[in-house]
Amino acid sequence: MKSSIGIYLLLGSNLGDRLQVLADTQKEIEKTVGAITKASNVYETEPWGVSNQPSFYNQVVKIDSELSPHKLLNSIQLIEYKIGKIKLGKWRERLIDIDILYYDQLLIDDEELTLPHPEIQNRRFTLVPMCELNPDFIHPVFNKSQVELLANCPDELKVWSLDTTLI
Ligand code: PH2
Ligand code: MG
Ligand code: MG
Repeated sequence: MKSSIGIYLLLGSNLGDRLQVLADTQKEIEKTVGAITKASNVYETEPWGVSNQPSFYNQVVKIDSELSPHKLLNSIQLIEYKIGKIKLGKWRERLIDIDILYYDQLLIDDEELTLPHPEIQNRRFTLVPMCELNPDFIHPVFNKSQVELLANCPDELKVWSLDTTLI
């Protein structure tokens, strides 16, 4: 069960200098949220949801933070605005998107926040980096590991590693 404790964030960028954006985002997370204790490789991923947009760079980071889930959400939204979130619409291109995937085994569902993130099981661009960081982490709703979720994931969009964690 110990391996199913931890706060995991998904970073995603598909505009501008995507590697630089991810590096800047990591720095801001360390400054205002907490230490990054693990970072997956950066993956280039085909756009999910709306296909006529540039490919994303995605990465999962594990963080150490004393912030409550809602305070954490608030802090990552400030980082999104600082880095420059241009929101064109649901599932469309953005400079940086930071999503909370898991906060230990917590379940939350209110107007601001749903935990775990409701789409994890449907997205290879999330499951592949999660499997790299912690394949045994148990999803508290489905009671399945990340590897089991990936094996059952209907998504066929490509995800390939750039072999850099940036830190
Ligand atoms: N984020 C979205 C919509 N589609 N596709 C990929 N590959 N990666 C993302 O991070 C992503 C997406 C909305 O948040
Ligand atoms: Mg997102
Ligand atoms: Mg988001």
